[in-house]
Amino acid sequence: MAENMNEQYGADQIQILEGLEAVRKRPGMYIGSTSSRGLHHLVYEIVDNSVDEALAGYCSEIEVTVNEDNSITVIDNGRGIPIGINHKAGKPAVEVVFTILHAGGKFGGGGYKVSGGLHGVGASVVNALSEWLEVQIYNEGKIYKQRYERGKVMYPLKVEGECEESKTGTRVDFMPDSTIFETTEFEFDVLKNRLRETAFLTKGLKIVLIDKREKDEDGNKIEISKTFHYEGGIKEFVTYLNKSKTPLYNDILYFEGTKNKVYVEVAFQHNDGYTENIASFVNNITTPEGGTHLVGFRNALTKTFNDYARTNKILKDNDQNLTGEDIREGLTAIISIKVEEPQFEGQTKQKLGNSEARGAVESLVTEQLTYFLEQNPSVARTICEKSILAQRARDAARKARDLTRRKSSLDTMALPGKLADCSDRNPENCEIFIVEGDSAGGSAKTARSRATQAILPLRGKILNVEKARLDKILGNEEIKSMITAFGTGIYDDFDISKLRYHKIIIMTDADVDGAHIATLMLTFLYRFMPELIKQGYVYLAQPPLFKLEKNKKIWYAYSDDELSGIIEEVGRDQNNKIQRYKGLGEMDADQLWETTMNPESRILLRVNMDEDSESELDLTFTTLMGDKVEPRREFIEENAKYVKNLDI
Ligand code: TSJ
Repeated sequence: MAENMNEQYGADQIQILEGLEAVRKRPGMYIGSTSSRGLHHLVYEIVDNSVDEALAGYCSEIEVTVNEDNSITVIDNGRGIPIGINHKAGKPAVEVVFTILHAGGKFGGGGYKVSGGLHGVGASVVNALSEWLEVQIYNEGKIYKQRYERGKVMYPLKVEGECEESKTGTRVDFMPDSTIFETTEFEFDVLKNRLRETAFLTKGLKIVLIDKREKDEDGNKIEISKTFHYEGGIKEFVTYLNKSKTPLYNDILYFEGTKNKVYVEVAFQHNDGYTENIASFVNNITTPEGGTHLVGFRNALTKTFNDYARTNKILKDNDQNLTGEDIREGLTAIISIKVEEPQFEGQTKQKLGNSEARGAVESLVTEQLTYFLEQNPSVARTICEKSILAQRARDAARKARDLTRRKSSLDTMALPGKLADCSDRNPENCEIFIVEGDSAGGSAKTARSRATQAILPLRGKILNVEKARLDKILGNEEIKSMITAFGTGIYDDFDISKLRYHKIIIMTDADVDGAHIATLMLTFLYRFMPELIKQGYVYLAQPPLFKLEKNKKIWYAYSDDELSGIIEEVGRDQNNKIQRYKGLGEMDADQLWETTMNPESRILLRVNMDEDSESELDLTFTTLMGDKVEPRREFIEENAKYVKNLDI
C-alpha cells in the first residue's frame, strides 16, 4: 500500500516535471519572448499575484527590489500563499503554485480571480525559467520556505524561522535563467513605468521599487527607490497624463460601479490639444487594441454628448450630429474594468472580447455622465463647444482635401488668378516671390525674369494661423492661393515631389510690419508644410534699407553699418543723396530687380530649421505669434537668428 502511494506520488511528479520542461523548451509560448521584454514579464507575473491579493482587499504594500546580482525580490503584506495541503495534488498549495502549470490563483475565494501578465500563466512559469527561486511565507509567527532550481523542488516546504505573530505576507526571490534569456539585465525605467501604471490602476496600493545595483562616485553602494501610491487611482492617472497639457476644465470626470458582474472604472478630462489619448485595461492588463469595453465607452460618450447638446440647443435642429471623433478630440481617458473570465482576442491577444463588458461600460457611463453633465453645465458646454469646433474643422479639412485632390487629378491646375506664373516648367529652375501688397506686386511683375520667376502678391497681413481654427485658415484667400501655387498640398496630402518652385521667396518691406508679415508667413509654412522649411526651400528676400546717390552713381545699403561704410568710402559730402526706403513700393521696377530680385546681385536668406531644435522653434513661434506684443517685437528684432546660409 505504501509502495503504491509512493508510485502514485512519483507518477504525479513526472507529469509535473514534464509540465515545466515544456516551459523551458518553448519559453516564448508562455512569456511572449526571451528578449528583455520577456525578462521583465517575469517580474510582472510575480507582482501581479500580489496585486490580486491587494484587489481582494488583503494587501496594502508591495516592495520590488532589483538586487546587486540582478536577481529580483518581491515582498507583499498579504495573507501569504496558502501552505495547507492541497488534497488533489497531495502537497502544500504553495508548492502547487510553483510547480504546476496554470495553477496560479485558481484556489481560494474572494475578490477577482484575475490572472495577470501576458498570458496569465503565473508563478510556475517564472519558476521554470529561473536558475533558482525561493519563496517565503510569513504566517502565524512562522517563516515557511521552499527553494526550486530550474523549476525543480530542492526540499519540501519547511519552517525556516520565526517572525512576529501578527506579520503575514509572501516573499519571492528569483534569478532569471541566463541560459534562456538573451539578457538578464533589468532596466529600472521599464520596471518603474510598469509599476507606476499598476499603482495608478490599483488605488490605495503602495508599490515601492528599489534598485541596489547603483554605486556613487566613490564606488559606495547606494539604493535608488521610487514609491508609487495613489489614493485617487485612475483619476490621478489622468492628471498625470495631462500634466504637460492645458486642461479645458478643472474636473476629472470619474465614474465607477459594477454591472452584470463587470466592475467598471473610467476617468477622463479634455485638454486643449487635438489628439485622443485613451488607455484601456482589463484586470490591470493593458489592451492596446481596445475591445468591447472601449467600444462601450465610446458609444456612451457619443450618445450622451449628442443628447445633451440637442436637449440644451447647443446643437441646432439643422446641425449634424457630433461624431465620436469630434467629442474625443483632446481627450485623455483611462478605462479600467475587472471581469472574472476575460477573453482576449486578436493576433496578439490584446483585445477584449467579452460581450458583457460593452453593455456594462456603456450603460454605466451613459447613466453617470448624463447626471454629471446636468450637474455641471459649464463643463458640459465647454466640451460640446470644443466638439463643435472639431466638427467644423473636420468639415473644412475634408473640403480642402477634396479640393486639392480634385485639382491634382487634372492636368492643368486652377492656379490663383493673382499669380503671375513663370514659363519654365522645371521646378528646379523656378522661384516664386510672395510679395506683400499689390503695388509692390506690380513692380515685381514688371521687374521679374519671366522664364523662372513667378510673382504672387498678397494683400495686407496674412492670417495668423496660430490664432485661427482650421476652417477659417483654409477659407482664407491668401492661404488658399499659396497652397495652390506651391502645388504640394498640405498635411497628409503633402507631396514634396509636386512642389512647383524650388525657391519660395518671401519678399516684404524692410520694416517692422514687413518682418511681422514675414513671420506670419513662416508660421503658416511651418505649421502646414514644415518639409518646405526643413528641406531648405524657403527664403527671405533682403531689400535694401538705403540708397546713396553721388555723381550719378548709386550705392545700396542693407544695414546702418553698411551705409556708414559706404559714406566713409565716398566721403561725407554735401551733395550725397541718401534715401531711406520705407517700403518695396518706393522702388521702381529696375531698382527692385537690381537690389532684391536679380539672382546675380541680390541677397537671399535661407530659413533654416535644425531637426534637433524643432521643439524650440515650435515654442518660439507659439509664444511669439500670440497676443503679447513685446515678445513679438523681440522676435522680429532677432529674426536673423532663424536665418543662416547666405546665398548671394
Ligand atoms: F505567485 C506567486 F506565487 F509567485 C506570488 C504570490 C508571489 C508573491 C510575491 C505573492 C503572492 C501572493 C499570493 N501574495 N498573496 C497571495 N495570496 C494568496 O495566494 C491567497 C491567500 C489566501 C487565500 C485564501 O483564500 O485564504 C487565497 C489566496 C489566493
